[in-house]
Amino acid sequence: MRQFSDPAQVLHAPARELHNGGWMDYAESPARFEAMLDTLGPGEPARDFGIEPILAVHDPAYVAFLREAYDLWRAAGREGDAMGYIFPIRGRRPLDLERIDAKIGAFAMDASTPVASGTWGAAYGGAQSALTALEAVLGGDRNAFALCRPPGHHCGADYMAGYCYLNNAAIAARAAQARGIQRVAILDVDYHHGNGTQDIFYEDGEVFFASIHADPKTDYPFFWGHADERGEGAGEGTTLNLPLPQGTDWQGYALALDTALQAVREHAADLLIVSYGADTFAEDPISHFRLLREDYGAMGERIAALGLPTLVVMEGGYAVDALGANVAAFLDGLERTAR
Ligand code: OKP
Ligand code: ZN
Repeated sequence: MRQFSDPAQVLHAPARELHNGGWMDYAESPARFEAMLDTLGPGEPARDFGIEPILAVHDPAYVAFLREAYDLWRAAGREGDAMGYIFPIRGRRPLDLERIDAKIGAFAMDASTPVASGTWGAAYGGAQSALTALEAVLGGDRNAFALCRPPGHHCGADYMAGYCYLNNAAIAARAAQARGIQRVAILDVDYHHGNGTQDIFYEDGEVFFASIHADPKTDYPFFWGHADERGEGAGEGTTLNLPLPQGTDWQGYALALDTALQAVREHAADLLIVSYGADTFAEDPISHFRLLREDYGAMGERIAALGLPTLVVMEGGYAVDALGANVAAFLDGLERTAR
């Protein structure tokens, strides 16, 4: 399977994150990127499709903010990574405020998404990786892997959240539509609910979004991913949330996966995008499922049995030492079953 990434993706390196009231080392580290490349090999460089496919998903004001946030932070005399401390959950509107703290609040959903010097370049490179891998699939490959980092599924059209800045899966889905593939299914198997992707396609009847994740009653992002969220308007019924309890192992996971896959079949999509996170792994330091290495092979096999052209976009996975092997197991499962 062809694999794509951009060297700039390693340059996003926030130092720390706010965790349960204190500081801890940033879990979404550049070492994740290096670990995957070490195990999987270097792959191929992403091509540059420019800003337009990003603006097909993200608000221009949000993109402008991402590009300038770190420089504004430094210009304000600040040290370290740019981080907000006030978030307008009531009455957010485009006031075009000057001060960096106001700008961050306007475009951030949480305090786990700092902007560092390499953030924009890494997010941009990751999005281009997704677009390049999509190109391989549109060109006739049965599947392709976009080694995105930072991940993307928590950020929406105009906000960053949960280590995510640009929604790579959504950008690829819209780019596929621009190329004439209208019916797309996105299957999100990261441990965390993909609230940003859900938000972007919530009222869209052509893009089906299915997510298997830790119950938001106990896990980030808390406010989305509950089973009663099913889409709205034209998108009613094209969102499927399958929350599972902490401690879920492959036996329980596989049942939910089969439910999600049946729903994907019923959507009759022409392209499948998998938001793949390896943070369902038993030894993941921030997550609480119990999947094992071999389960990822089985997961890949079941997904490939759909027989759909498949773009895999990397999301989370924080057990760095096992990350490359867990990703490889999944991609191998996909590859040996794809037809
Ligand atoms: C990103 B992905 C605790 C704050 C919340 C955010 C988790 C984001 C996961 N330090 N952590 O879905 O793997
Ligand atoms: Zn996750």
